[in-house]
Amino acid sequence: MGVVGVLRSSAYDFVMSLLAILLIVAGVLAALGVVAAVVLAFRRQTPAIGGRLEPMEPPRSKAPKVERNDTSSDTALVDTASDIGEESAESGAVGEVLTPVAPSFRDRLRRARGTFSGTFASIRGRSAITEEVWEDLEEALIRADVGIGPATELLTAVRARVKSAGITSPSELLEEVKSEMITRLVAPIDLRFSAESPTIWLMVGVNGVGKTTTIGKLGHRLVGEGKTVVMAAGDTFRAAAAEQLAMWGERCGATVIRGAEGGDPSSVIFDAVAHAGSAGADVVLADTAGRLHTKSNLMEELRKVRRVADKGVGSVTEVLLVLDATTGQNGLTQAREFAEAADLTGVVLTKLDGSAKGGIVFAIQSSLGIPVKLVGLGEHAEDLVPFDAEQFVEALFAEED
Ligand SMILES: Nc1nc2c(ncn2[C@@H]2O[C@H](COP(=O)(O)OP(=O)(O)O)[C@@H](O)[C@H]2O)c(=O)[nH]1
Ligand SMILES: [Mg+2]
Repeated sequence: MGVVGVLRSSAYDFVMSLLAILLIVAGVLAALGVVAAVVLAFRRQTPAIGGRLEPMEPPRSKAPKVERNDTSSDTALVDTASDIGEESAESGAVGEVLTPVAPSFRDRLRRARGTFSGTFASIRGRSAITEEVWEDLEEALIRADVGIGPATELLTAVRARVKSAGITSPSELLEEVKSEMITRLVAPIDLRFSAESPTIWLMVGVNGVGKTTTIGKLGHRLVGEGKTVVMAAGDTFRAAAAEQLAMWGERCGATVIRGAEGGDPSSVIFDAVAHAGSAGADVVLADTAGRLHTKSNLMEELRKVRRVADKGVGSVTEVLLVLDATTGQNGLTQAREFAEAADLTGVVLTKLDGSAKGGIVFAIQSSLGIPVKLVGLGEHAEDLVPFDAEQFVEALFAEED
């Protein structure tokens, strides 16, 4: 190898070392990039419990945090939102526009769906519609709070249909069950307004079912539609009840008329109606007590409230019985008592997002003939939605995800 050869080989070495250095630098830069990407991704993920980042949920920070003045059984409900896998508003995503979206039955009815899903799946897997299939169906309906009477009626209708249509496959049978359920649940759910303002809507029901919360949610909805709302703190049993209503009123921009603790509920409602009349308000949402200070009968009191509410300007167009869906068949007993005392125009079924099994909807509609007009699917302002029979049944039949 001559001088040229030596020079060539050192030039070659030089180029090779340069390449090696460049490779090392590129490697380090790439590693840094990966680390940065991981850190960024981690920072985006952390605040969203559950890891989903879709901006579909309404901004929770705006939802009223209602003062919890029921020290009784509802403490357990505080965590319901996180139980059902909801996300908080602080999802950490920047620049997204969060438009309030009504929660869907499919998302919120997870537990209700759970009571049916196993049975439905096992029926789908059978090869024929045997007596056992019918028994399993009946058992599932009863287990889901539908009640023996309504379950039998429903299945009798389905049996007739299966026979006349010559249905032989279990999955077609389930389609029939589904459409029969929808048919039975479809009812007029409109909330009516009176010809002369103000429109008065009364909420009745036992303690803790969600009357005050429902008024808050309704107020939020009505104000959002451009209506002026007056809330009547007719639950004078505890001062805290009026506080709770005042908070909802303040947040949605409704006037709250309250009386003295232990005062006469009828007179508070009367004052609220008079105020609404003179202020030209559109709707009065009246809260009532689920129990009383005096021994006087709650039902008597409600009759009086109704009479007094109708006395002044405007008129009562809705008397809504608020029922807690998690109380199952017990809710029916309450419903019967209230139906006797007040001319109920509809039911608001709350806490359908909780441990409710859902079947109670059928029981109410078929035993009482009173339509479920609204359902509560959570504790927040936007969690009150019109009852949609089709969506409800679809949610019960949806396969687990
Ligand atoms: N998860 C859930 N909780 C609800 C719903 N409606 C009301 N609640 C809760 O039930 C509890 C009792 O509600 P409240 O309105 O005070 O009942 P009231 O005594 O009938 O006025 C409160 O903690 C509410 O936040 C609902 O649809 N879903
Ligand atoms: Mg209340």
